[in-house]
Amino acid sequence: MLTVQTEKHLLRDSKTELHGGLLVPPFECPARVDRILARVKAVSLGEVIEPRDFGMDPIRRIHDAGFLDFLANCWTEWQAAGFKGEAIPTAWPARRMRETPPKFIDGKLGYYALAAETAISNGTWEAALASANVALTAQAAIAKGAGSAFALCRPPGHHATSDMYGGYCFINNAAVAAQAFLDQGASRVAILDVDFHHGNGTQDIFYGRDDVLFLSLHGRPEDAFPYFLGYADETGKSQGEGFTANYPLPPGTAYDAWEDALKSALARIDAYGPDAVVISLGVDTFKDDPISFFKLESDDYKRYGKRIAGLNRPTLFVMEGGYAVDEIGINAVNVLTGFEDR
Ligand code: OKP
Ligand code: ZN
Repeated sequence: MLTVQTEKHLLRDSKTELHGGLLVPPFECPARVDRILARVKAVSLGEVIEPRDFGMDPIRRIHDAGFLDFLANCWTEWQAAGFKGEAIPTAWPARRMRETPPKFIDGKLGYYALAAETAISNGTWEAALASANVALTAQAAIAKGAGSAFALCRPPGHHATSDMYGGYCFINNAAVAAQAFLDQGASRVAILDVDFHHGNGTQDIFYGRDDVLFLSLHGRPEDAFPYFLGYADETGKSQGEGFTANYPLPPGTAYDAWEDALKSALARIDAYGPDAVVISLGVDTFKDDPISFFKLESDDYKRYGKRIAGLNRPTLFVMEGGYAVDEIGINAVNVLTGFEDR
């Protein structure tokens, strides 16, 4: 399987994450990609190529212009304001307040953020753009006939909505790639999100549409980030009714119960008959993940990779989360070798 990757992910090098009342080194760190890439090479998964630059058009198909403008200029404006640390929001348009974008960067941060853990710093925007190009380059390979491809994206994307960043995500790489398939002539795309966290951004982007089926297996919102979306009764709206499916699962969920949900999701995808499948691939379902509560073991990733292959559809894997850095390479690549049945 082809892998797309770029060193530009190193430009996403924030030093702080707001966690437990402290500013700690971010869980979403550069070493994650190094480990995955090393494993891709160790198992000879296939060719590793650099992304091409697709420009802003495919990103504008998903994201709001004001939001993209904000991301592009955030760090400059934050520095110009004289703040000493990284850019972190402190105030939001909460219940019954006005949703008018402020002019001052401190206010804009709250307007465009869905959470406060994700600090913006020098290079964040450039890395986010490169990550979207990684997804688009892998998508293009599949459009040209490859049966599968691995977009080794960093930063991740599935929490980003059309106009909000957060949960370590800025541009929704999976959504941009799915839209690219449609814009190139596909009629239906399925996005299966197997990251531990609910893919709230992807769900929100496609909630009213029937040309993208979105399914997510995740820690239930009562107990897990992003907390405010991902319940089983969210099934889509208007034309999109019936084209969203959520499988929220409780703390301690191990492979057998997780696989039951996966089987239901795969059956839904099969019935939908998509021209392409996008997998939002997070391996923070691992038993030793530092911020999650599922109990998958390394061999389980192979097993479910093989199940995904059973769909027998062109499949684009887009890297999302996974924070047990020592095992992230084995776990992520196990999905891909399992898919290839080796
Ligand atoms: C991103 B992806 C620890 C809690 C972190 C944000 C989690 C973002 C996960 N400070 N909350 O879905 O893996
Ligand atoms: Zn996650």
